[in-house]
Amino acid sequence: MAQSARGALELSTSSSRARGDFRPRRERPPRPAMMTGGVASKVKPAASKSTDPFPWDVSEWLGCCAKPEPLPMGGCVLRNVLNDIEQKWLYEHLGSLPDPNHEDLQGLRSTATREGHATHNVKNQPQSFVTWMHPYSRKTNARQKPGRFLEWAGQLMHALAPSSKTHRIDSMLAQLYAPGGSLNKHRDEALSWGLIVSLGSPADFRVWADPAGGGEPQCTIVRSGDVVVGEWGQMPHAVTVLNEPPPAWWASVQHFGVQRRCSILLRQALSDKQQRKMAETRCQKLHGCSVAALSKQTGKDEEYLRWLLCQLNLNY
Ligand SMILES: O=C(O)CCC(=O)C(=O)O
Repeated sequence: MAQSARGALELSTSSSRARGDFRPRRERPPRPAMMTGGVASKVKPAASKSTDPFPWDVSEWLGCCAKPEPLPMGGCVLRNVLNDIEQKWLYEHLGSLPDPNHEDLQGLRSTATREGHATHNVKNQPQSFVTWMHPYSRKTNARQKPGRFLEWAGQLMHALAPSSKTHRIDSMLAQLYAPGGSLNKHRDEALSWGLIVSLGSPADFRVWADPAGGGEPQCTIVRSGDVVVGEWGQMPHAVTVLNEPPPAWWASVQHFGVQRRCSILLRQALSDKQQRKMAETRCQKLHGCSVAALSKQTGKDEEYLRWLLCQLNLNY
C-alpha cells in the first residue's frame, strides 16, 4: 500500500462493457514436480476436495505450472496461475464480500464514468475494492473472512519463496485500477513478504534490486491470472496499467465502469501495536506532536488519524 489519497477517494457503479481478448483455457497436465524446480514437494496437499472452479490444492497445482521467473531478493513471477474461469470466479467471489453500501463501494460508483473518475481520482491511483484486515489500518469491508483464499495464498507464497515462511498471510486488499492507473516507486514500509494476484488488463511491473531504489529496474508485464511474490517491504516496486483490454470475462462482471485491472494483495498486516507505533513516529515526524495532540487540534478521531498516517507513502 502506498499513497494517502487512495483510502480517501469518494467513488460508483455502472457496467459498461469492455471488449477483450479470450485467453485459451489452460489444461493442467496431471504430472507434478517436473516444471516446478522442486517446489511442489515442499507443499502439503489440501485436505478436502472442492467444487469451486479454483485450484485450491496448491501442491497439485504447482506440479503443472511453468517455472517461476525470478525477481530480486528471492521473489518471483508465476504465470497463468489462474485460467479465465478461475479468474472470473475469484473476482466475483471477492466482489460479493463487501457491504454494497460501504464507502469503498460508494467511492467506486462515484468514479464509474470518465468524468467522475477524472474528478474524484485525479492522480489515477488504485481504489480499494475488497479489504480483509487492511495491512496498515487493519480495517475490513468484507462481511466474511476469505479464510481459504488467505490460506491458499500463504501456501503458494511459502512454496515459491521459502524465505517468506516466517510470514503468515492474514490480510487481503483487492484494489481496482483504471487504464493508465499507477503507483510510483515505493516500498510497503514496515510490511514484508506478500503475494499479488493480478486480474484484468496487463500491467507494467517494475522492481529494483537496490532497497534504496537506485539503478535500473527489472521490468516485466504482469497479465491476468499471474501471481507475483516479493519482499515488498524491502524491494522497491512500481506499477502502471497498460491501455490494453482485459480478458473477455471482465465484460460480464461488475467493474465499476472505468476499472480495468484488479490487483489482490495478500500480506501480513501490522499488529495493533505496530500500527500505533508507526502512526506515532510519523505524527512526530510530520506534525511534531503525538496522535492524541493532533486529534485535539483537528477534531478528528485518533483511529482515523492513525489510519491516515499509516497510509502515507514516505518512501521516495
Ligand atoms: O497493483 C499491484 O500489482 C501492486 C500494488 C502495490 O504495489 C501496492 O498497492 O503497494
